[in-house]
Amino acid sequence: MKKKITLIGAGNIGGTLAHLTLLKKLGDIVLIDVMKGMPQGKALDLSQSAAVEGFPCNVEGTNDFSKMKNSDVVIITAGLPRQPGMSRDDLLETNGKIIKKIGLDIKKYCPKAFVICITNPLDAMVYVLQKYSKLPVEKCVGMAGVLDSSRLKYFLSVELNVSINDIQTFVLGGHGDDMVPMVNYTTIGGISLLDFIKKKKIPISKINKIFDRTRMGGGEIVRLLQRGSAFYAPASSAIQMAEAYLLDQKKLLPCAAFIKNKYGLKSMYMGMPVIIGSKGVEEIIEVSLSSSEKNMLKKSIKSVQGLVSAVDKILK
Ligand code: TXD
Repeated sequence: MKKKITLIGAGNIGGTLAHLTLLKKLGDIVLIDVMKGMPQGKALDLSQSAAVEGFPCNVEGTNDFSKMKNSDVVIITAGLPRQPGMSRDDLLETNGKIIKKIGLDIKKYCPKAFVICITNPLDAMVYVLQKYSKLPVEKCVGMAGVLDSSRLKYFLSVELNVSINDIQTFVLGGHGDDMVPMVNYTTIGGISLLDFIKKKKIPISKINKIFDRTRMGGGEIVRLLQRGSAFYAPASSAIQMAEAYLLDQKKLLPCAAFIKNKYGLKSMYMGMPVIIGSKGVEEIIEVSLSSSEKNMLKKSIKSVQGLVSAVDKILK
């Protein structure tokens, strides 16, 4: 039985999500946007590549939100992206209202879906989405850590001149400038990055520069593009999460997930390593943190809690 994947937001990331979904033959697509004609145009264009790419799936573009009915997976990019000079947090009010409405629609049309939120400010938006959709917390996640970790892997592979496939690492915490790259859990072909630093293969100052570039990775692309923000790597990252769910891959991925009584957190959405399979978030992996990592994580948690209380006030 073919899966149904709804993409809410057919902009830069939404269009790329649709293309990747079709190329990977993950299922039929409903592409929804508020802009008249745009989702329909992208769906028609994508359909006209089927003869060349040979994918058997269908893609429908629409402005009718009820078409999300009974979706297996929903990926949300609806909202405004950053413009130069804007922080992710500047999008809080506008995107918060958009995500609240979409959450209510998901509750109505596809309460059993696995839902991935991409819209920024991510950690607050995934909180809003779960609050208004009433989705079980294990079926509602945010995409950020896979992207941030992928950016970090790329920078390290260039610096160390090694295959990117040999680099394992992840980023903890919120999708903000205070995210926490995990140096103690970074390995190259199974060899700890700490050994590379000890053997003076790479100075720690270089590593810190790479960590900072990862934290500011989104802003660097916003400045270069001038109009809009990153979309290829964000789309690939979300598709990796959707695939883990659809194919029950039990993949360990850094995602914005609902944390309860772990990492000293009572209950909130935060970027953590989780296992994603056919039940959604199947396990939250708790890793031991150094004191500096604990302090960085505390800072990131504080930023997210600030955004969440601000968006609660706005949407009351
Ligand atoms: O790692 C991450 N999570 C971030 C997320 C990485 C990169 C981009 N990040 C955020 O994703 C970005 O800050 C935005 O908030 C979203 C979407 O970024 P994208 O680059 O795709 O933005 P576009 O191209 O402007 O597309 C947004 C679409 C656009 O076509 C609007 O018409 C549509 O969203 N839109 C809506 N669709 C449905 N419903 C509503 N209400 C709506 N409002 C706008």
